[in-house]
Amino acid sequence: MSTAHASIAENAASSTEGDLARKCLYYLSLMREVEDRIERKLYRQGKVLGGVYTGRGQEAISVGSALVAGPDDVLLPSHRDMAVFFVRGVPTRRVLAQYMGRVGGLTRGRDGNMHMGDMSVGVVSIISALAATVPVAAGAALAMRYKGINGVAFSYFGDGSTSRGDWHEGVNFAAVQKLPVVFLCNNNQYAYSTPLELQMACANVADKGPAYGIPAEIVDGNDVLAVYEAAQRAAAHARAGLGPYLLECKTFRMTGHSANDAAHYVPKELFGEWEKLDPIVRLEKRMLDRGWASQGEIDEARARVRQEVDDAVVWAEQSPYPEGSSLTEGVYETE
Ligand SMILES: Cc1ncc(C[n+]2csc(CCOP(=O)(O)OP(=O)(O)O)c2C)c(N)n1
Ligand SMILES: [Mg+2]
Repeated sequence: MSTAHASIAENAASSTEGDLARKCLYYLSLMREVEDRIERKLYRQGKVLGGVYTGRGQEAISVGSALVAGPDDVLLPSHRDMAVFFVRGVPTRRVLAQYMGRVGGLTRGRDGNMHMGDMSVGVVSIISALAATVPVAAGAALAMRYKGINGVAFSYFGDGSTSRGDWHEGVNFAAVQKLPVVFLCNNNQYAYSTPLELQMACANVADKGPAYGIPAEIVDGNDVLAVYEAAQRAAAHARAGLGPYLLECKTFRMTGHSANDAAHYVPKELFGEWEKLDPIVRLEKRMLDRGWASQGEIDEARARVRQEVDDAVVWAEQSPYPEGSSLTEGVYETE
């Protein structure tokens, strides 16, 4: 087993509640710190080459679900699911190099934001066209079935994606074929500037599950342990051969759509209400209440994450831009 696979297996193995909470806090804080650094510093310094879309306030969804995935599982993150990369063992420095268009990034400098994947750890690259990854997730699950692998595909998307045709085709195909797919929706109430009620007529994304004959659940998307438990139920269902499972994680986008969107169309008071439900603050409070960690340990963990990101930024900035002559490498088949 490779080192990356060993660490994925360790992440997915059952642990005590305190251990699990500490692991969750690490990945939640790492995603928050890396995205803050990208959005609030590197982007403003002109060091990030592409647009910036963050998952501030939504980190519990990618952390809680990816921690459930085993080494043979395949994950198809969307644009607010950065923690998927970290949980699968992609080094922080490589993610930062990716955003800065450097050779050290996962696309070796061919992209300047999150359109990246790493098949060596089962992470399929993000497709920019919304919901296009949903049929791909069904295909990945079908491929695993053909190969006799008892794996699950984790398919991530936003509320807006569920209004796209590809979403319906992919979910329907997976349901008919009883494929092992966990469909994970981050319902952050907006698709760019369009609020939920202007782009779908049902109250919940989960209401769409029964139309395809698959179970669906609504989860508190700002509670990482609730997401973890729901993802365990969903993955167990899929792994047992019972077909796909839809999880709707209710949350809120605590930023504009991207770093250049001030979100003037979002009523200000909503930010205040959801701030109180911040997944990091909630987990820290639970850890203190249950005696899983002291304030000193939490502070130390936060300082370690900051140091890790400081070091990763230095490494990424030292990584060169790609040579122009390498432009078509990895684009066309060479043999
Ligand atoms: C087919 C398609 N239409 C439009 C876009 C531009 N776009 C990128 S993200 C986004 C909003 C997506 O909303 P949602 O699915 O709710 O995800 P969120 O950004 O809220 O996480 C839009 C309109 C796109 N990438 N693909
Ligand atoms: Mg949305």
